[in-house]
Amino acid sequence: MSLLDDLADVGRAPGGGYARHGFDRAEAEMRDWFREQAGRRGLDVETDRNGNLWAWWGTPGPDALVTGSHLDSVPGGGAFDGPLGVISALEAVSRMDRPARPFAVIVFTEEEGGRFGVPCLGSRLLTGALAPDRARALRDADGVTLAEAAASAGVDPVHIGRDEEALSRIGTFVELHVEQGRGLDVPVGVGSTVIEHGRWRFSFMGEGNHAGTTVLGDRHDPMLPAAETVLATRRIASTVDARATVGRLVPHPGGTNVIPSTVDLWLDARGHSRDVVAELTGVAERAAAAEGCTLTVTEESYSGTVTFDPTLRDRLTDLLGAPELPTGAGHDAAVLAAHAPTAMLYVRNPTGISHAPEEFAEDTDIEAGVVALTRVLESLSR
Ligand code: HGY
Ligand code: MN
Ligand code: MN
Ligand code: MN
Repeated sequence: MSLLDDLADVGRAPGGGYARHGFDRAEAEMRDWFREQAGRRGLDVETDRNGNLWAWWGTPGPDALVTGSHLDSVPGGGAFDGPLGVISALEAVSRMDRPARPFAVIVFTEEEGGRFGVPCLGSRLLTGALAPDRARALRDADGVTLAEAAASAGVDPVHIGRDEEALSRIGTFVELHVEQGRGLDVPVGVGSTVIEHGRWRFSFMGEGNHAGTTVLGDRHDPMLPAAETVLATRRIASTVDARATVGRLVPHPGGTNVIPSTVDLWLDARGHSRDVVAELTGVAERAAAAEGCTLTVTEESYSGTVTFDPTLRDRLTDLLGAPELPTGAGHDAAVLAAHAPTAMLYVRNPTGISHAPEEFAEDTDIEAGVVALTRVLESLSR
């Protein structure tokens, strides 16, 4: 709990919750905190070519037992999504015997994609799931590229990309994470699946003009097809039992008295996401044409449904006497699942709310999570 308290004031967002994003100042403060805490526990911290932090307990080596999560947040995120997994891993190190195999606590870069738009950036780069050239060119809302941001954080962007050596060291990966949504009646659950999900950018191009001097018949206002697309998102998602969200909609230039020239909206779709996108694209194209606007749809990230290693999952449910839990949230563990046996532990969140300041976990459940993670790591470290 004192580790959580250490972070309570780092990267607070003006509107509530936290804003800690890839290579920004707040995340740098979180990284410094992690290095100090890892050092106190005799771990040696290395930064890999993609900015992921690896705190090794002894010599780095093959078939390592690796645990950890992320320290960045969504805009206005809660205190637990990410940090709880890192803090629980540090606390488990304080409690467990020295592992008989190489062991590391890892912190992944920009898991939320809150700054550069691609989720699980650090683990996708590590595994080669994201091409380095595309990654370097990603821009944040201020137009700063990932290459510039990484360089300013001391990560040379020239070398980002699949890291064969680092990846080959991971023998088993375990991530503890706060529960997102309601599903647990007991303090701890074991991850079973991660729903397929992706992010698409819908860019509507119209004609910027004066709000007062442009008669309606002369307008090509991209805000209209954008608005129709937002409403169609919910309608289409409900017909295919998907979860689809437009959480970000950006008119350009964004003046109250200016008909926007372009409007970008980002779709987050999960479960039958490609069906949602196909149907929604049709609606968006028709709406754009009706207003004399054009549309470009870009797939920014996608990952298929992931099932965590069944043998490892069953071993953990037996060891802990804990239930399995599917999730609609993406995780670095799901990216790594294609490369090594991977498992997740979830700690009960009585509000079920996440990606918002109301995200919560009781002290007693947090302690139960640390006890469970410690037992799992001890069991896997022989
Ligand atoms: O968006 C997600 O599902 C995860 O929290 N990055
Ligand atoms: Mn999250
Ligand atoms: Mn997370
Ligand atoms: Mn004027």
